[in-house]
Amino acid sequence: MRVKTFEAGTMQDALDVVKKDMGEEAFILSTRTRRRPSALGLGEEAVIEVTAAVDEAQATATVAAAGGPPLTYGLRPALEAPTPVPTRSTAPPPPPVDLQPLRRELLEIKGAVAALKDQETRNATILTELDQLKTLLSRIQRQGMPPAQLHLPSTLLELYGDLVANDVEPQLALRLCEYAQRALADQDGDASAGRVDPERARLFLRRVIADFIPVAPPIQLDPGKMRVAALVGPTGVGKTTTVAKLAAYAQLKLKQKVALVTLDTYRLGAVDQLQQYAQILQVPMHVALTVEDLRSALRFYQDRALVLIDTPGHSPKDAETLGQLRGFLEELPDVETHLVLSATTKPRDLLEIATRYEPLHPTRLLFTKLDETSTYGPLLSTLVRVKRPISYLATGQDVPDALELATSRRLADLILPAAVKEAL
Ligand SMILES: Nc1nc2c(ncn2[C@@H]2O[C@H](COP(=O)(O)OP(=O)(O)OP(=O)(O)O)[C@@H](O)[C@H]2O)c(=O)[nH]1
Ligand SMILES: [Mg+2]
Repeated sequence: MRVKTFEAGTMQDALDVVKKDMGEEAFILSTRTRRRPSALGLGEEAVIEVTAAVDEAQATATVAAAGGPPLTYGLRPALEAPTPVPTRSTAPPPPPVDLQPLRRELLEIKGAVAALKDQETRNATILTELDQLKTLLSRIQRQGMPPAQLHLPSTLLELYGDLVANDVEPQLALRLCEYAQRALADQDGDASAGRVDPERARLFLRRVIADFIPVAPPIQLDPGKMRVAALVGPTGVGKTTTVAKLAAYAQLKLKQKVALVTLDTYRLGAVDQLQQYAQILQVPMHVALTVEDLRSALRFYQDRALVLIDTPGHSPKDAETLGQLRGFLEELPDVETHLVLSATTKPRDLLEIATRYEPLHPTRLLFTKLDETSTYGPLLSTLVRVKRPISYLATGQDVPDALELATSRRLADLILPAAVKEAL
């Protein structure tokens, strides 16, 4: 910094001299007017004394950057004085800082962050639910569910979808779900308004299904009394094989005396087929060609605990042969007639078959080939329509192992499988 004092007759002259000597960056530190003897020694004259200063580094820089702002009084605005750094000894003590507003602000920020996180969690839940709903809706679209079903709570709606996917008739599936909904509502107050726990709803619906399915006890074998059971049904459903399975079970496991009778003299090899099983099991077998034959065979087997009757398979549309078979069965006073149906048959055909066999008064339904399908809804529809208890389930070709007694639990498993956790 260069500081210099100039004298001039007028203020303007003084400023001009400063400007000329120190440049445009110079600024005025002080001015004063003083008197001095005149140059000619004739009295005194006034003189302006101006003390100016210039920061030479700044001046050089400004000169280098041509075209700065126009100069004002003091040549250009005084450079901003650096903020004085207060020293410990001289600076007054800082006023007490009120932290309250800051704390409040901090709390508000914290609250806002927490709310944001909360919102994020809620958004994630909503997104998951939307995803589930989307899956459900696309399934509903595929399966053509009428929107009437949408009044079910979402959990039951999902179970409804599972039933329909398992080929349970939509109307029947809806009835079952509504029934479960009412039962849940009775238990919980109002389950339809609230959210139903999915696992609990599934359990409940399985129970409803189990209650819905009539099951028959196994063929009753009473000591000293001959029990007669006949298997009827369309071709190839597994009548003869199932006769063999039942015979093997009674003979080998229950140690009961068994006899076989076949009425099937239509199909080539039918007699041989049963004959082979009879030989393996070492049970007697009779081929009944007429009603009289049948009568005398039953008289002959009076001492047997179980007489199993195999019948010819034929098209259920073949009314004539069905009529003949009816004539045979009417000879048997206490017969258990099992209508054998394959689980692989189309639902509508199952009903049609059941209707056609109605004149034979089947007392039981027996399903075979469960191993050949993956959807079991048609069993339920048939059971509900035909209103006969189900006796046995055949699950393969193995004689005698692939046969089980039907239970409500097993059927509920097939129609609405338990959640993975429950099954483990
Ligand atoms: N996968 C599977 N096959 C079976 C089952 N039951 C029977 N079968 C098979 O189905 C075919 C027909 O069985 P049959 O016992 O001869 O059937 P059917 O009803 O007596 O036939 P018809 O006397 O001609 O009316 C055979 O190959 C059996 O091994 C079953 O539960 N599962
Ligand atoms: Mg047969």
